[in-house]
Amino acid sequence: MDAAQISVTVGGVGVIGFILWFFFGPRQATAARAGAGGVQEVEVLVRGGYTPDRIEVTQGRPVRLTFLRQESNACTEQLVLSDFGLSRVLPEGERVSVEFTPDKAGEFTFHCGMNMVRGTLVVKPA
Ligand SMILES: [Cu+2]
Repeated sequence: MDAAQISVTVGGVGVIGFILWFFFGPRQATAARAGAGGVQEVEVLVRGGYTPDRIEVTQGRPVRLTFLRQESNACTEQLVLSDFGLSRVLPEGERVSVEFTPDKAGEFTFHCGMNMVRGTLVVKPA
């Protein structure tokens, strides 16, 4: 192989590595920040998905998730967190808060009304 072929090969391996990391690498969770009264607060942007889409909270302490939907696509109009019996309508451009206290640890999915757009709530044991 000459230098050009080597650089193309090395570059290709790098791109493949990046793609594998991007899709299959460890997902970074966003930890809730401590708000007033010990409430664990997280703001979630709803636009083409949930940002962040992996939220970490602690079991047994109140959580407030505030969703701001910045898209008109009807898909994400409904928010469902069925493991905690929660469901909300998210009007475009309005902040909608969901408050609950996670009484169980584990990973729970929140999603749109059609279960197409998803996020994960990670509840860590206290
Ligand atoms: Cu949907």
